[in-house]
Amino acid sequence: MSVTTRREENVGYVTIDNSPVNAIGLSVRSGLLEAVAWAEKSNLERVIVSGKGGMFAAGADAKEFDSEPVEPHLPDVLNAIDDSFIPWIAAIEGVALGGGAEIALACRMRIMAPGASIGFPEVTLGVIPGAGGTQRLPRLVGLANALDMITFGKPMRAQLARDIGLVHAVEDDPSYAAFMFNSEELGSFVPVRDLPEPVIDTAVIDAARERLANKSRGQIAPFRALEVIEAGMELPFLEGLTIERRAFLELRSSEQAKSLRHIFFAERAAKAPASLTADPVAFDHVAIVGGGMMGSGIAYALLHAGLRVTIVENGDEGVERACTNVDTIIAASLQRGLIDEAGANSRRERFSATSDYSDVADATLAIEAAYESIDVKRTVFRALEYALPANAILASNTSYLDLNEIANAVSKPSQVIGLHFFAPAHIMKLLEIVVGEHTSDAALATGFALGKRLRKIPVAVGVCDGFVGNRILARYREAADTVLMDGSTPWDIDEAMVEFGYAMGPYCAQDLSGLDIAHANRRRQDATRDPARRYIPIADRMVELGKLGRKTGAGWYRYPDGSGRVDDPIVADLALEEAHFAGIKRVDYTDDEIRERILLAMINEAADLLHEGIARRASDIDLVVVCGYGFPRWRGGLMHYADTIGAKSIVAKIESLSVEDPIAWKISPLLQQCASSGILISDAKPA
Ligand code: 3H9
Repeated sequence: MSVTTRREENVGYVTIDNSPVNAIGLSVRSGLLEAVAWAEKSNLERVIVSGKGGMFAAGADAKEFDSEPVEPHLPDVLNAIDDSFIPWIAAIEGVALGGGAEIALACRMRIMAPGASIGFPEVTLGVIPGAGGTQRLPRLVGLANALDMITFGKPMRAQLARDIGLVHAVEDDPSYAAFMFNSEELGSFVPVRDLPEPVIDTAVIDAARERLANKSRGQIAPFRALEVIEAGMELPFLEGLTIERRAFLELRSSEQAKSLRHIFFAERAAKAPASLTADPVAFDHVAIVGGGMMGSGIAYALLHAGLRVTIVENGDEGVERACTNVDTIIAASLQRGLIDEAGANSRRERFSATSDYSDVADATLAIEAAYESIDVKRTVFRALEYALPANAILASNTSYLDLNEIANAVSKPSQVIGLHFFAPAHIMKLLEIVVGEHTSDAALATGFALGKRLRKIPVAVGVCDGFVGNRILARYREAADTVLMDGSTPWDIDEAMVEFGYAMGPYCAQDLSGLDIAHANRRRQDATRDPARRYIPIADRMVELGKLGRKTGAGWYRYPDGSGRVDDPIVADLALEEAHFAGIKRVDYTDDEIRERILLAMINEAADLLHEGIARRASDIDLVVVCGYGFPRWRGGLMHYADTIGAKSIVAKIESLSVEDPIAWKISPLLQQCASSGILISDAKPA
């Protein structure tokens, strides 16, 4: 039974019981409808609805969204609760999200536990509330609050929900408080749908629309939610509900909703493979070697997760810098209200920095975040192996270097793993777990255990230059540089990619991170680069000219007053000049052509990564690009997006491009297989 009922005196208890998150699927909907009838037949005085396991309900079961809706539909179930002559009270613990929050809105009264939260995250799944949320919430909390909650989808903590009138009370034991609540007062509460609709305030609606234009560009659902809320304000409740339902069903089967669901479930599937034969090594004290921006960001992420952390640095100056860097992040978190003073102190107490490896002699996990040089890293690993316990797992945060070469520096390479964090490491969700040729199951399990502890999205990847993310990034930049050389400008390319859904294009992003890092990488790759492969020298010229990005006041763009960026005609001339030297007849690419070339190049590279087994499954690639590289989440990731084009069509397009450059446009065997067999790229397996 997904919904259970019991009676105590004249009070009915209805419990949603659908582990693990009480998602509202068919059995819950049917159970709730039966509970309405049961309560009425039993002539109860009130009904208290709650969720089993300290969780009210996570919303509609999104796994059902790929099939036709089946009766009873949630809006009808909630109308039955609303229509019932017995008042229902929602006793909310844990989370009440989406359809869960809508159940609460259909109740006559709502009581929350202090740590609980309530919200309407439907837009994050590409839909809008579909069971009355867009119609009931504005009546209850006013237009501005409702627009904010529904169009941005961010849940709200109990106290704030109480402050805006979304719930009546915050109590340690919501069910007991509901049981004790005064009958007369309860009887005076009217259903939310009968509250007067808020006055249409065009200024509030315009402001919300403007905020969406800035923050939700490219997404459909938030704008639809706004439209539906706005339309509902001029209509009787049931008519508003009809409009909402129509929009919900339409969005549910849209490409964006499918893409967002794909990423949602891929994130949840990112966990240690069931096939691992060893347990993780227990870790409480973690050593981090290197206290620069990356090392200190990693340190903070670990402190945030309750671990003890020691940074090992070179000499007093290095130690001092590491302490300053970590303290700066703690202070910033405090200032932004993300932690309180006690939390800041606890983090400071669990942190230390040293130049002496013997201070980390009890650490069973170490993460090296030192300078990106194979020699430096090998030396660090030897020192770690000497200082740490024999079973310690030694991890490198290298973004490009050969993990196997690093591992060979120590006597037990099976205990070496890559943990590739993304800057800022305490914020970015992605964690690439690099599996070397000798990496043991215990080391891999430890990597996943750390990922889980840090609440990151862990993705196992194999060893190659750049692993999954940076290898696709390198191809992204190479394709963009080729388009630049052959007929475009950085700003046109940036605009085309922003139009696709990136928050910023490749040149804007490089200006932010600095052109010198990519330059150093290109020099490192000189020795192994295929000499026959076309090389675009524009970025090298930029570095020669000292145009390293924002930090030097000029990169692909100019930053005359330190902030606002302006197009730089010198850069456009540079591209013209290089094209002239190379004897290239430039073409004027349209935005679509720019996007197509760049995205096809990335898809082809990603397909190779899967074919080579560097990525283990297509959805892992999707997670890497979405969670670490700014690929628009609502497009579902690179491989999911590729399937919307289709392997056959991709192969045909690459074939026609390969006439220009057969080396750069060498079709991935995996794409060819998918095209000939009809297998989806998302379902393709490594060779
Ligand atoms: C909606 O409600 C529409 C309505 O307005 C209209 C209806 C007509 N469906 O995240 P976790 C699974 S739209 C199906 O790891 P946590 C998840 O896949 C919905 N399954 O746990 C995982 O499965 P597995 C609006 C779901 O403790 C397991 O539960 N609601 C759903 O870190 C544990 O999940 C939302 O958008 C679902 N809705 O976080 C809320 N939710 O074990 C989405 C979870 O097989 N959910 N699962 O891998 C969440 O935000 C988080 O899951 C939650 C728990 C905070 C609840």
